[in-house]
Amino acid sequence: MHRRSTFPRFPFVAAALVGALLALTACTGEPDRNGVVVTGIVPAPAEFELADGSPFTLTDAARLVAVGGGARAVAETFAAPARAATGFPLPVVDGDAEASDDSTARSTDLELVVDADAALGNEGYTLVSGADGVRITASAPAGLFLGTQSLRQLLPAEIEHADATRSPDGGWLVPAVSIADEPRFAYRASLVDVARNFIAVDDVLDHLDRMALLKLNVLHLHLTDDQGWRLQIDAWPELTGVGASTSVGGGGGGFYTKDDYRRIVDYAAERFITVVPEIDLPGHTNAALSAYPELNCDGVAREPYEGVEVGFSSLCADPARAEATDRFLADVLSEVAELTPGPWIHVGGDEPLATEHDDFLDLVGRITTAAAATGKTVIAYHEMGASSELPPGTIGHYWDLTAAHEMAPNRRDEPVRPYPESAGQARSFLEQGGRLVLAPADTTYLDMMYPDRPAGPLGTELGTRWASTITLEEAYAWRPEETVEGLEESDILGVAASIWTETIETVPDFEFMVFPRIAAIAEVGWSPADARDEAGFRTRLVTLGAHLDALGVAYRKVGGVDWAE
Ligand code: TNX
Repeated sequence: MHRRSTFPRFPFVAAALVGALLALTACTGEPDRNGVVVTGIVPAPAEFELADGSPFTLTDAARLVAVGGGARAVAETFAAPARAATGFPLPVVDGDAEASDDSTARSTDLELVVDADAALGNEGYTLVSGADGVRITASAPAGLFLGTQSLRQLLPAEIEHADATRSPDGGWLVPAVSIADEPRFAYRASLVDVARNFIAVDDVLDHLDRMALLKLNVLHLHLTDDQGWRLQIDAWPELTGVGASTSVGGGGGGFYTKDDYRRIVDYAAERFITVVPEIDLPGHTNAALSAYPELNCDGVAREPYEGVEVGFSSLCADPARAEATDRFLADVLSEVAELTPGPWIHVGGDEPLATEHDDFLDLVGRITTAAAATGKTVIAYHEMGASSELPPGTIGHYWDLTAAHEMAPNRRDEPVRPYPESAGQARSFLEQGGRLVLAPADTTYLDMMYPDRPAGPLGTELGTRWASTITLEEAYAWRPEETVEGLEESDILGVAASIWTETIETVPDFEFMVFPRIAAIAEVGWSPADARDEAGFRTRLVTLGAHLDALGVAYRKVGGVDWAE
């Protein structure tokens, strides 16, 4: 799976970074571009070297020379915001490496090459920049796109402004570098709960853009919960008619029409991000149970719910309700699958506290059968591992605490440990031919408070601490392979950073909790384990922070990082 051996690993990454930074200083006299030192890229590339040569300068003569299948679309995706930021025309031209005419890249150009023979994997790429131009090479369009996201971080942060009046004083310099990169894990998700509080389409698109910057490639949308149903389902219109009117705290609701959802999927696809839709079943279903009486065992619709409790709702396992429940499952999951080009459908399964164990096993069978019938690969929270009859290859999503979780003085007062059965439930997916997405709550739940300053930018009390408080350093120090005892690297499909929105109502609050900790999880998911280095990460965050500033992201300027003013 991982062909990291094709890249001779650079042994002393940290030392090289420091040395190369000095080299950059020496060769450009520009160690400090508009207040921002060039410090590298987040997540750290597998190999990153600042070269000896002069930097590349992007000018109005630059063209994007696209070579190979799919390169042109990637070039256009990169060019559109870059044109707005620079005011340069940045035409995309079809390149031909063999020719010696206008289709050959010049030293003022960016050359974007898809070469199936490059053996770089789906998401790997190389990037070489200097006075001779910039060349990004990948085996597939996804890797080429990810290479452009590295280039984005190598450019001055003004590249993020959609307004060319803010050009950097020193010019559009790209340091001379040589990068060979590929991800550690194939699945690197941002989980966003749009059910507890709704998040408008445009805000989701903004988030996708920032995910791309961090090389996250899965947007997991938690679309349904007790407090709201957020996706139009034609066969069951009251799911949104009734079920979308609520949210935590009573601030109103909202939902995505099918066209809204398609916009999200399309915008994500342009950035090589896969949308994983989650319909949380059989618990976390009060919104559905309030919309349709026939889904309740007693045939009485539930009251809408706007609180923050979990574990009180359940689909009905009673055979007397089987017709309605199974029709609901088949209709909902097939409509969701039809809207979703990606390979996965997530059926929840967490905290089934209001479902008798036998009923849970029965419902898990019916839910996962209906989900697998859509042709998608099923993903479920680890509790569904209680069943030994999952569709082969079902992916387990582990959210309980890390095995090594220990109480720290700043954590909540009562002892918190993983539930004893959680690890076995996670391993059950492996035994049934699946793999795991790891999202332990004490490390990757971005709705957990920062320990030192819980109040958000609006002065609100933000987040919870049921699993832990989480510092940037704690998020960064996470070792996925130690989340559950006995995991092999190959058992891990990937990682997710989750933002549950019980306490989060506004975009600034969302951004304050998500950034910069999501960057730590992105690096855990992307960078080789032995290239990780906390001090280097903090230094590279300075550059990332400048880009986030230019994007207007209200991230938390946590201590220990020398954030640019
Ligand atoms: C647990 S973990 C939940 C969510 C909450 C979250 C709050 C999991 C799959 N379920 O329902 O929103 O904690 O941190």
